[in-house]
Amino acid sequence: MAISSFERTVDLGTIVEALRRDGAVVVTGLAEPGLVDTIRTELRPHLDADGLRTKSEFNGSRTLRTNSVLSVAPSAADLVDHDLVVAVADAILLPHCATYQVGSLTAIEILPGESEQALHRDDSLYPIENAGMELQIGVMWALDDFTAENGGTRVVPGSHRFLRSWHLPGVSDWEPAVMPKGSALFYMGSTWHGGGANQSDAPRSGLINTYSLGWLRQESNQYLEIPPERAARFGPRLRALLGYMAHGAGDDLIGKFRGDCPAWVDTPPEPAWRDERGQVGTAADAKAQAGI
Ligand SMILES: O=C(O)CCC(=O)C(=O)O
Repeated sequence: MAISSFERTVDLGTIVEALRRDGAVVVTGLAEPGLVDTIRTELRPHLDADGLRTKSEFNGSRTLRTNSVLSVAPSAADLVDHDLVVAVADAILLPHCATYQVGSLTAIEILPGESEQALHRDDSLYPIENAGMELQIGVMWALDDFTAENGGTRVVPGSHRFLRSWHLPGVSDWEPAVMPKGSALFYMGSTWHGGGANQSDAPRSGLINTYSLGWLRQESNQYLEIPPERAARFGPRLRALLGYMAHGAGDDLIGKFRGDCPAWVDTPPEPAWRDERGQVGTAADAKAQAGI
């Protein structure tokens, strides 16, 4: 079964339905080419300088990676805080939490000659066999055209319904996410997937960000990756997504903070966090105000 692909003009319900049904869906044309090029330019020196530091059997030996993406590539804020992405994450995660957060943010450039990454589920981080809900979703942004030859992300459609350790995917049951630059592949945290082998003669660049339920610990510590002074430059929705806001309200607050922090977002009355979408301004507005 090929991964469903829609243009950005499609309605939200169609995207969410395909994601719930197949565990993955592609939406094309979500990021303007100029924005993608700016992000690539911002990432370049960091990928070149440190990209192989994360080299491992799982991450690959010819794959460049960088974390702390919003520190080194502030323009990526417009992807993490993208209205459609947030709306999809709202639909999947908000039935199970008051607010959700960025779990991790990683730029990944697969170089020619890299072999395929092992298929895995991102939510295996959490020691829960049958959660009965999605713990997180992932979004892979194509910073290059993704093809079957250059390592387009391999996805096992329908595998989010597999019974955890009982049902492992067949080694050839995957489909490559083939999508033009500026598209996004949405996938459930429970969907089996992995990077593809790059058999082309050019690198394949992508940016993965995950969003996890607000009562879970983040996969990558965003407070250290994006410290308060830096986070303060972004708009309130993105700061909340980075974790600078408590989860819940009243006596049920998790992660509360009563000190002085330039990035902190006061917990709004429920469900103001969602209602205020569109009124709080975009990451682009915040960056313009901060002059970055
Ligand atoms: O690079 C890709 O296409 C996927 C990478 C991935 O899933 C991971 O590193 O966890």
